[in-house]
Amino acid sequence: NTADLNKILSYTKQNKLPKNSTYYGVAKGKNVIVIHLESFQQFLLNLKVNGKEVTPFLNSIYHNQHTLSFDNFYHQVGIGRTSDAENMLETATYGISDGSLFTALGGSNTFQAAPQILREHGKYTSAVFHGNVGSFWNRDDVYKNMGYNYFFDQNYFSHDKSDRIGYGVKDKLMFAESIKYLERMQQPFYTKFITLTNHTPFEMDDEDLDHNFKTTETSDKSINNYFETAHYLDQAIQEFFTYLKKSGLIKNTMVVIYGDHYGLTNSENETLAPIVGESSDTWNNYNNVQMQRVPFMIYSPDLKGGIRHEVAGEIDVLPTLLHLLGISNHNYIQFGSDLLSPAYKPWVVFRNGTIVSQKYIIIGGKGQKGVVYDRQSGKEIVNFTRQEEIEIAQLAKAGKKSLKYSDLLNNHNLLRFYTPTGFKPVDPDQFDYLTNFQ
Ligand code: GP9
Ligand code: MN
Repeated sequence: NTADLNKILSYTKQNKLPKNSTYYGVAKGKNVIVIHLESFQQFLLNLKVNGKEVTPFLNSIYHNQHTLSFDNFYHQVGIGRTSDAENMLETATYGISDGSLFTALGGSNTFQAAPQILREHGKYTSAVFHGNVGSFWNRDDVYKNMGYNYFFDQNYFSHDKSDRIGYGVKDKLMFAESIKYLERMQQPFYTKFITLTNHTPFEMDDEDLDHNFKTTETSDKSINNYFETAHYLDQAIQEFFTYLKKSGLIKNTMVVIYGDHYGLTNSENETLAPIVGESSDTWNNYNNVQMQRVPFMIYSPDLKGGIRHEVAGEIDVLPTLLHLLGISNHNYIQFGSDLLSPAYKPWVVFRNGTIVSQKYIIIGGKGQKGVVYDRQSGKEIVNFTRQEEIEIAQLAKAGKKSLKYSDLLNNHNLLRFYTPTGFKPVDPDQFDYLTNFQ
């Protein structure tokens, strides 16, 4: 165990990068609000359907001069979907290869997650707001182990059947009804709002439809519905921002907005192609990989914003946020890096082994007859130069290593043997969320 831990520690040392002096600590002591956009893909931003923007409000945040936006930010989830995204954002370790880490290990593993790190280094209080039942994805156990003070699940919101759709409470109502809890929280707080209306099969009640917005009329109902629920989600975020501005809370808050994973699957993408300006005939796995981009934006009223193009992923969020908050990640075991560091290396590995770098998209690992695309042009590379061979082999090796050490750490619960200086292990028994009873 100690030997494994030491290997992991020396491996993750390379992820700990020098600070960006313009950004390090600019949000020190601010509240943090993380908004999890369910199944929301990057291509929705700026997209017009029948002449109208699908997500006008998110577009305005995306382009705001005080938003740091990323347009090559890839999700890295596996079978654990939402829970994998949550795990990466909270811990900067990957999900597991064969299921959901939350479900399989989250009930008993030791976490060094954002809520506890922020409690120990910045006296933060923490909470999650979500309209589904607390037991889904084992959240009610996992959040205790991560150190969350509060978990406001479905039980805390309207119990009226017509206020729910799909997995639970409609997004607009979830945000509106969260405010009374949020207002009572000790500041600074670290809070996460997990939306759910924009989830397959993307259903909406007629009363929630915006009749000024006409969706597509493709042969695929999921696609047509997706634009409607995404449009609804956009309005829900706008309403929440209206509150944040009116209340003045926005002034001392940093808002993080991200999409957890794809909403439309590869089999739906061919039908989608013309809507995103591509041809169904030439659509291939390069396009499918590019569809795995999701939004990542950080907004705060005095932040120096701009759209950044480096390849980045969910694994990099926590180190980036910690550094913005002026908390060094140097003692922590994390598999991602601060995206704002001048030394950031722009590449990511998906849970299925696909690798994306500035230059390449490597599917299936070249050694095993994989396919490699030039990421800029989308062309498949068939005749490799010596230089390309070397770079691709290096990336393949780095991807494998990163997943391997994260799995070694999580599958053997090795964090229980390692406590960084300045960190106190979580005592989960001090939390009681009163979730799940109706
Ligand atoms: C359910 C929601 C959806 O609570 O988070 O989970 P997903 O199916 O996307 O993993
Ligand atoms: Mn999800």
